Amino acid sequence: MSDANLTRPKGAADDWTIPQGWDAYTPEEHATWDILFARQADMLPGRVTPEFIEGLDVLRLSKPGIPDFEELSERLIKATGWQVVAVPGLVPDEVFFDHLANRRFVAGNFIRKPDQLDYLQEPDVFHDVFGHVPLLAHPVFADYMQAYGKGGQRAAALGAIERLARLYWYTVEFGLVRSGNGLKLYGAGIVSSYTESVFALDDPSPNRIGFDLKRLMRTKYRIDDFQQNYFVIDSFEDLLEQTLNTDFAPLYAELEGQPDIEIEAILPADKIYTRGTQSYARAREAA
Ligand code: HBI
Ligand code: FE
Repeated sequence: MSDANLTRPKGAADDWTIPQGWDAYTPEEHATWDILFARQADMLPGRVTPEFIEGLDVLRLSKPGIPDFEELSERLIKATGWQVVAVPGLVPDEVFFDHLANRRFVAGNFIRKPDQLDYLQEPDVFHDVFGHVPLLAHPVFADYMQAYGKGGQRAAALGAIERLARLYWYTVEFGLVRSGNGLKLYGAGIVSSYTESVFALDDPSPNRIGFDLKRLMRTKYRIDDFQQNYFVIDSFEDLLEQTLNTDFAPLYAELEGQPDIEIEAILPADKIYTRGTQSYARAREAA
């Protein structure tokens, strides 16, 4: 994501945080949260990784209305030492990484309009809090997110943010995890979306392939529609182990000369869970 044209709004602190302004939410805004929450809470059991449901419980996210970040942070601090802070929208990469490296998750304080229930481009409070925060109550995932923030700071110094951003995209936002009974959802971009929660697991269109760090970092991604490819991790422990204990500098150097991999490509070395038909993506292109 490029942040060349982000300017810090008046009223935002140096670290881009703002007061959440919980008292200013209207009944309609709280109702929007409740509608989104109810749809996902009905659909996700059995589809999402159990750690996500545990996070919802530990953080009491089923309480009606948009969560108050202070109250949420109190519970989250007890679980893993993370907090949630409010921002007006996208923040520059360095600001984002600095917050994560210090166990602060930045969440948009605004909520989508009732006519945008299924899609909006900017991360709002439902995506950020419902999508991202439950797994921050899980100790291993919590460590992975902090490691990503620290890795971001190193990547920035090496001019490799684009590559590292792919890791975030294909794990934190759109990751799947293997389990004893099939694949499960964990990426925030999926679990906060009613339609993609079904598509990502059940649709024959996308590829689903095993997580491979180098391969992933060469793979392009799309931000405008359902993914054409999902990477499947074995476990959060394995994800953390593979990334935390890896020096990315030689990796970036090695990848420098290698071409990008097209989004829908399948390579001979890939561990294939699903060889997608890509029918959805083709139909969208033709439309
Ligand atoms: N800002 N608020 C917000 N939320 C994000 O997810 C976010 C961001 N700024 C940069 C960013 N993500 C990514 O581009 C980095 O992971 C590279
Ligand atoms: Fe997100």
